[in-house]
Amino acid sequence: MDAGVFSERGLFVCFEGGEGAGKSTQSRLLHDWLVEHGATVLLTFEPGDTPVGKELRRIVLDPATGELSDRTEALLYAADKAEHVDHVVLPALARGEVVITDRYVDSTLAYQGAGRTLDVAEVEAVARWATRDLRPHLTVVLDLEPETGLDRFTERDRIEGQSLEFHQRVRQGFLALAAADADHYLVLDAREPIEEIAAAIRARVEPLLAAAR
Ligand code: Z5A
Repeated sequence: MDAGVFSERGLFVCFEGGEGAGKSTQSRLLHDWLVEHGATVLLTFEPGDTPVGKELRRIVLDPATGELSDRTEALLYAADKAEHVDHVVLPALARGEVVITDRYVDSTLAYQGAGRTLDVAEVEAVARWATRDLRPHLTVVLDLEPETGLDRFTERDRIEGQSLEFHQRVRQGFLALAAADADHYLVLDAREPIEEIAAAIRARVEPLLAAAR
């Protein structure tokens, strides 16, 4: 795979990690802090933050969907990403905004690749094509043992209901991606207090923000 495409306008920040790691909490806190400091920020998520994506989200996460071919699942997530990048992420970056997304391509590499054990390079080729190879300037990985993350919830969707081994492979998938590209990743221990994690994220984002202006 090549090095990918980094938007010359705006700033693209992504949150990744297993279930219950605190992605929604931290992406909201970063959004609020950036807005307080005068930035124009778009807070978004995958799957499901477009009209078509909403339908795709229902299919991939509703336990009533039952068994899907692993390849079907990978293609449905890729379709959600194509809608998301073309209709939400790229327009906001073109306006010079900060885009914060709760999950992106790494999630499909970790869940459909490492988790479902599809060939990661093949899943990546599909996901990169779907997203025009657009890369985040920074990906924050909130790392947590799956037992703790899953314990933070009571109800399980189609993916949360997978085995512990599946979630362990997903965790290792995220860590491997981060280890291969330290310049564009920040890995944090998601067991730390919420405010400490938020401060570490702000410290890493602040210089990027200055560069994006
Ligand atoms: N998926 C995929 O397979 N392929 C893909 O390409 C994409 C996604 C994009 C989306 O689910 C599912 O789709 C996901 C991967 C798969 N797998 N599943 N299932 P989702 O969007 O519904 O949910 P999620 O992305 O997994 O997020 P989450 O489970 O809702 O958790 P979170 O956003 O990481 O955590 P949170 O909501 O911020 O926090 C959870 C609770 O923990 C809450 O009560 C917080 O107050 C608490 N919390 C947060 N931080 C802390 C700390 N530091 N200490 C203690 N407690 C904390």
